[in-house]
Amino acid sequence: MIKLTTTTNTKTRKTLLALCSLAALMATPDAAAVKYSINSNWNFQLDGVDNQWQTIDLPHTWNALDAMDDTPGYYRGKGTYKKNFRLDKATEGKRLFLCFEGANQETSVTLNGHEVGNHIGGYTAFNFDITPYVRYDGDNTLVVSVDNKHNPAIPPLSADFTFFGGIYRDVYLQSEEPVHISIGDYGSNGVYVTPLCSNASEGTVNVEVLVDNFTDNVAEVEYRHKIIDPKGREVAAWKDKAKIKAGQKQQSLKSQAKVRNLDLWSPETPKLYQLRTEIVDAKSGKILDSQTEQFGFRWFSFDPEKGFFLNGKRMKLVGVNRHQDYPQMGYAASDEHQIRDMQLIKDMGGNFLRVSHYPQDPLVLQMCDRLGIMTSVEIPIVNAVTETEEFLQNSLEMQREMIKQNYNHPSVIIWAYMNEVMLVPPYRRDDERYKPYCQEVNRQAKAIDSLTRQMDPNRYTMLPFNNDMRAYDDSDLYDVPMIVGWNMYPGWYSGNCADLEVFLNEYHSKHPNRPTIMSEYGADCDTRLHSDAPERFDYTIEYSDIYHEHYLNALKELDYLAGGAIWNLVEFHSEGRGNAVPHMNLKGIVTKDRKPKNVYYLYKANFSDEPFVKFASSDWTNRAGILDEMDTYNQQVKIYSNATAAEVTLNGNSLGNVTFDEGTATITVPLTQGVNRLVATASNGTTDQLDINFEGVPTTLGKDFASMSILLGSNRSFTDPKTGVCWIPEKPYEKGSWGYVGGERAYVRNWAGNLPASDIDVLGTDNDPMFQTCRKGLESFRADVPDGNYAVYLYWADLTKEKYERLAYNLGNDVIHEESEDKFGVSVNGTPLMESLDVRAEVGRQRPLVVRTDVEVTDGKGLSVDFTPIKGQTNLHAIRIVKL
Ligand code: GCB
Ligand code: CA
Repeated sequence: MIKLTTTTNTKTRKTLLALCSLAALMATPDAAAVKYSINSNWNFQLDGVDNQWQTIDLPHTWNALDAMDDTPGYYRGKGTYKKNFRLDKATEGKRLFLCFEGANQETSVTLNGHEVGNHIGGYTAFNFDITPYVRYDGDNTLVVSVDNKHNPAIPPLSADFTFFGGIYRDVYLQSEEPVHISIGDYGSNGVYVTPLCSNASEGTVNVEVLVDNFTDNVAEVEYRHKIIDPKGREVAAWKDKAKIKAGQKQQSLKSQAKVRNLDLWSPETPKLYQLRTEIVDAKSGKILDSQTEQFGFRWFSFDPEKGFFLNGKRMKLVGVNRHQDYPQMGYAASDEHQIRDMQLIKDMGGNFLRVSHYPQDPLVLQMCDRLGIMTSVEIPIVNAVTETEEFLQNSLEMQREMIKQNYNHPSVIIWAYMNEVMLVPPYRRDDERYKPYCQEVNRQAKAIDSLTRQMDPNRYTMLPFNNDMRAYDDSDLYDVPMIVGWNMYPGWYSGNCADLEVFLNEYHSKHPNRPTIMSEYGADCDTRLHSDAPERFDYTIEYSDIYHEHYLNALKELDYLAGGAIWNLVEFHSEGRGNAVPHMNLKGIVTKDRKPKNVYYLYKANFSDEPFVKFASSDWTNRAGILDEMDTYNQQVKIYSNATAAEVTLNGNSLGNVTFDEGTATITVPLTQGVNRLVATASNGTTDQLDINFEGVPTTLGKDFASMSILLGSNRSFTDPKTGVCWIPEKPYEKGSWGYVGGERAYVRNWAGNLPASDIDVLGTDNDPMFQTCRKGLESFRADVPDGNYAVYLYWADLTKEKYERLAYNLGNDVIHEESEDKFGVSVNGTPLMESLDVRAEVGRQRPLVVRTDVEVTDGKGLSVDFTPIKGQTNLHAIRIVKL
């Protein structure tokens, strides 16, 4: 049962929980509006799937699990939410509103059987006036129906992320006096603050407040504004009178004030002012409504040659993109989750966030205001448009909601609206419908751009493009936005990293008058995968390190680049992906659980002033490798720091001093069997320690040989976090040692080129990388082990799919699909194990096949697993030998 009472005070807008005490919220007496969340205890049912009502709390999504399971696709359809509540008599005569921060993606609401309203779009807030439908003599029954089915009229049409359905943000109940500050203008707060300045000595604040009068009489009101500076001092106060006609909605009351000696907002000093607004009954003096908005004074500009300037100072925008999902929760993350992500950006030294690909929880921008992170916010048009007026109108509606709801944030500097809109046009270039499609894209872009400039002349517009210059010539989009964003992946999806500068320089010489941002760049990597010989698309941490080192350098060097935003802060859900971790995009610089990867520290070392030193891959505590004659394994270990130098010790012995170049240093560490304790002591006074448990695999297998776990056809090491087992790369067999005989590494040929590992989802296992590489055509795997009993585990998977979807992120190329039919015999030390193994016939496509056989080795013969081709080629994916 919900009781809406008026004992509290000012409108409790969602507030920075971490930063603001409850006492402060409760302090203002006698204001007439009340707002609080009603997230707890709803009933939910997935339509047509089950007829069970379950009790849930908001935020909620119905896709938390099926977005990660082995069944392709996830539920896209309707779900129904129900809640019963009672209203306190004291609210009678007030206006009551139901406020949704967001629900994906079509929502319709009924109360006590009456239709209350509908909303289209999954990423913006909306509210409904429920006053006419409420009752006081018993329970109110609220029914909210949400649908996340594909709808060609609603962006996004397709994208490289999972569209989690449901009421995944907070829902509030709000009561207001009949005369109040309007919340009816595209879900905004009804107060728009425009601070203007071009130096720190004086600024102008334009204020517009919208007032609703739900009574049958003219309302005579006084509106009062006050500005409180960051130190808590009142620096301006003014008021005026107005008459609001009976029944008038959103009457605009505009006024202006001057403020001197400005405390400017910037990443270093994110100083916030407050505008306090009161609407007062002119006759009785009663406060009808009140509201506080935060704002900041800053001026900024983009220059095509020199990049970005804030408050007259040249500055590089450095930061990330961010998706809003969390593991096991999907979109339905809590306030605390939003806050943590923003803090991660700040701690890294980031000053920029591209809120991609859609507006996010209100806390995101509130935190950016507080922390000093500049932002670009966009609506979710991704990959393509639908050639209908309805699609355009829905897009414009979203743009209006986005701008009005987020207008006051000093952190917002850019409004964006179409991500890679030419990535998957529905027609090919030679199709006669291609040209009209391009024209339609252009028409829609212009409509959204001019709406944006007209609604907010004080910010920039941006279009993020995929790296296909011709496609944007076709659609003639270069001159539509004020800034062009480039989403750059050379060195990942194609070619090599150096192609980045070639591309950007060519673009810049063709379009020298257009400010430019690198709106995305990144490389997938899995913290379980490492390599001493990293390659493009191997998903190793080390390849991602190389990629980011290159891009970071380019970002610094290219003067005309105003900034760059890493794709992505987090590993995020993308249901259709294979990858080392299926259903996830692994380009996050922190894991899905928000643990920083190496490159996070690379950026921190370059951009944060907070002194630190950190060993790379410090989560990789179980390592293995092949021992040399000295019984050591020399590994290059990276260290990140914003100090100039550090001393490194291994088990108490100095390895020498390193100096940091661009925040990184590398040292060769001779790892030996057992615990290797590394300590770095940096010149800035900070230290770091890393204990590596090293398992050395000898080249000559003596009496103390215990086990080896080898990935075939691969340079990668894979540590299974669940068991601690470390898989290491193959090597060729030599007499007296171990390794493969014959064959070659299998490469995967697909739209991104010739790749070292498959990205096909291996079902029924989390250890996909163990199965995603293989050696083809091998004759044997031999290990000259001492006599004794051994368990031999053999690993295979058929890496083909029944059906290949055209993935949204495959940059317009179709999948190259190589079907092979391999059949071969396997024997161990001369004894046939499988006469004719056909992995696909045995376990099906995309499934692991693991076979264990125990062998007694006698007469110093060692161990030999031999393969004889019958059809196609022999192959083996991994092998593990354990002394029993
Ligand atoms: C892009 C898209 C983004 C994808 C990313 C990727 O260009 O804008 O939505 O997730 O590439 O990882 O492929
Ligand atoms: Ca699924």
